[in-house]
Amino acid sequence: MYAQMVKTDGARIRSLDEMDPEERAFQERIDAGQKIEPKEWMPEGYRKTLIRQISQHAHSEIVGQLPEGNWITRAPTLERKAILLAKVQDEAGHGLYLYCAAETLGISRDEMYEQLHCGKAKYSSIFNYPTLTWADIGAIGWLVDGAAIMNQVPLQRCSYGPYSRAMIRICKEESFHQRQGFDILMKMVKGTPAQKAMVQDALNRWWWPSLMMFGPSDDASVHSAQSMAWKIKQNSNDELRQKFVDQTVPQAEYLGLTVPDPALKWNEEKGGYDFGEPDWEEFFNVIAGNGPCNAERLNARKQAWDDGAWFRDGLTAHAEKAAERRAAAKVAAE
Ligand code: FAQ
Repeated sequence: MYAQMVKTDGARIRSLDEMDPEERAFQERIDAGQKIEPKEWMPEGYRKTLIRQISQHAHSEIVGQLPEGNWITRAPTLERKAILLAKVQDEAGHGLYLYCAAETLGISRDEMYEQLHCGKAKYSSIFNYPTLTWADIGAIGWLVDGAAIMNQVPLQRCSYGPYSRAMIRICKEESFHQRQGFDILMKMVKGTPAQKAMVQDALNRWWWPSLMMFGPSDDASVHSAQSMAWKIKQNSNDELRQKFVDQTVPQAEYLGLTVPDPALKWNEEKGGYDFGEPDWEEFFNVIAGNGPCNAERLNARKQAWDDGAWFRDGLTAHAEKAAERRAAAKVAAE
């Protein structure tokens, strides 16, 4: 009876007794931990929520290639270049699995791209910040992939089958990404004082945006209550943010770095860290399209779409000719 326990600031979550029989049967399947598959009946709101979340997740993976792609030609060694190239290619793959998962809900790839390009669909706030130094690439792997994993591990248990299965492979790859980021930083903090300072500067700039990846605080999260009742989300935004801080602070200490939060303090009673409040004004500004790199990122995606028009046209022309040839062969055989 999970549906009866959740509170929400937005639309009230209805109890099982208030649902019509079809919806009640659906909620009971969710409550029993069953997976929902594409052709099965689902409430319209469930379908729309999944399309919103999965497509935005896919866009994040695709746009997320841009800040790192910027450093492929400037990676310090051939080995680092090959590793970074593989990681960026993995992100493209994640985007593609996720677009496929969203397509099973009845939206086309073209519609999803259109929603991204016109600014209707969001992508993760984190990718609107610039990558200024090589240490930023380490910080993205360590912090951004670290936050992504923290959020995505529970999504492996999401109630929607195709999303949950896509997340299993994605999480395996993200964990390699996180380790490669930490490895870059380990090397740099053992280097010259200038290299260590570069790492501290990267942490200073990426720490707060990484905490914002988990979304607004629970009392400002409009979708959480319903998404948790539907077991799309298993944890609230604040729960996952807390887990991320608890996991990451000891890693920062191991690197010999200072987390840029004067309020950060171990709280013995709760068994976790107390930490400061992210600048929510900055967060809402970035997701409204006004972050440091929003225009640059979106323009890069639109440009890629326009540059690919000749290829899409070629594929369509080939498919039309192949269909004509098949039709002609069929007539000839009759
Ligand atoms: N950025 O009510 P809630 C990665 C929006 S993958 C932008 O709490 P919800 C891999 C939210 O959409 C990173 N917008 O929403 C990688 C909603 O607006 P809407 C992406 C945000 O959905 C690593 C509004 O605020 N991961 O990094 C953000 O219940 C390295 C209200 O928020 C996923 O997408 C944000 N940070 O919870 C790639 C995971 N937070 O849609 C390359 C799947 C919130 O009504 C390099 N998604 N908003 O217009 C989720 O788990 C959830 O959608 C949340 C948000 C937790 C992100």
